[in-house]
Amino acid sequence: MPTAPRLSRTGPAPAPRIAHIGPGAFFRAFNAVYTHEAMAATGDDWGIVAISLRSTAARDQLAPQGGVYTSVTLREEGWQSQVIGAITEVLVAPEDPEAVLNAMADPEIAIVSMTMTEKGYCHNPATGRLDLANLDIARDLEGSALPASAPGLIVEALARRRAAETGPFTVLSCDNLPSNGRLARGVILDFARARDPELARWIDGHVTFPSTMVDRITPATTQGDIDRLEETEGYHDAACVFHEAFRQWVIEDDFVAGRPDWDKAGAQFVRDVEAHETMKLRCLNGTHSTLAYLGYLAGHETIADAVADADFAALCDTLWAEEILPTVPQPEGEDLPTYCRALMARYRDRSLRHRTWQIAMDGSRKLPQRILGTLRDTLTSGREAPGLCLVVAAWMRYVGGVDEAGQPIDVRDPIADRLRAASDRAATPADKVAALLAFDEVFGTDLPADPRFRGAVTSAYETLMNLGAAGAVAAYLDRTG
Ligand code: CS2
Repeated sequence: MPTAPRLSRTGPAPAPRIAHIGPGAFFRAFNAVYTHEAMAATGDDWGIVAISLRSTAARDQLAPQGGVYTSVTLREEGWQSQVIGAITEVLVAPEDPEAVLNAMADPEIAIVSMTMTEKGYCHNPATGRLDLANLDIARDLEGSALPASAPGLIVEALARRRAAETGPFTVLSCDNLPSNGRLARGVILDFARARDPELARWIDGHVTFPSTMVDRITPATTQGDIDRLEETEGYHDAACVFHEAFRQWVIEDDFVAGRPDWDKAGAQFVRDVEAHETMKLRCLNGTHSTLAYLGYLAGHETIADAVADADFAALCDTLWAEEILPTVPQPEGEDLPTYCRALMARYRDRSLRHRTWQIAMDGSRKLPQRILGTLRDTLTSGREAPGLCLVVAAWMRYVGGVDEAGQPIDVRDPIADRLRAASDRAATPADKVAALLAFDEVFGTDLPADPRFRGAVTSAYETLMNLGAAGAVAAYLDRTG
């Protein structure tokens, strides 16, 4: 039980104008901090009603302290804490979906934003379309109960806004997905069409779905973090977040009912964010997943541990130079080699205990935009990508659920059981690779049909089994002699 007094709000909460789905650590380290600072700079009210689709944790942590919490910026030389007051309320959809719909349908709400991870879009990762077989989607379309999925809730809220003639809101995706605004638009229109084509036409003509690129490394908060904050700051804060100093938010400026002056907090408003998204997803998230699977299998607990291993640092540098950057257009205002050098410095930051296991989560939803898109572009151009094929093989080894010491791996993924079962049914590396390539929701149909890809992944899987992850990385680095 906490011994120090709990953090609490001093002064009035800002009037809510944003509803946000996904009140997790990243949102509290990123969106809410930018919004807090934008309100401080302008005096405008842009309070946030946070909405959880699953867990009560964020509500239980934030409600007793009036929605305020501490954002802690970690630096090698120490930390800097800031109390954030942008969140006015946290709703839990499974407990009270009507309250969630009322919040989104409130005419004062100008933006519904999301940091709900790749899973929240209920899409087929290979096609980007709404997965109508998704259980939540099927239940929401059956219509006997209030919606539970993000697409279902957003469409119902828009239906209510349309019926009340109180106008649309902007849907702002802030997840690590390529063209995330276009993806959000697609799944929401797919859902609306399946429910009411006329409503879909209204949404298509009135709602905007700008894309964004979001970036701030934010490890999961531990009890040790909470205790350390209590010792240092003298108050208890169950909702605190610890993150790096770096942050970057690039946003397409396409808002139908207004927005905060986030640029006053350092965000960049642009006409087209796609180049920034590709750069970040492939250069940062692609090497993050590389270090997650190969690093975990090699026994590295954190990203900093992994890149402290010279071979793993060289692996990132080689992947950037030879397999990733050739597929990444340089965004305006960026220098890609400088960007990658800065990424390595961020990875080396030992004050961030960013676990490889945490990043390894949900790989079936992450690999398509972090690794497979780069691979497709490489193969289409006639080049090879043995390093990225090794990452795919390492993911396959990882989801097999047994590490190199024969110990079980706690694999977290929406289809973890299906992946494990497919791997277990296969005996040889080639059969295991074939069994996992058969998941077209991850690999589509083109990559599995490409003998160059299938052969390279199979060879990499065999190398992993023979040499282990560390040996496979060394062999990759030595491949050109
Ligand atoms: C990480 C990301 O957990 C993961 O998958 O790769 O959360 C990463 O830390 C952020 O995208 C950094 O901006």
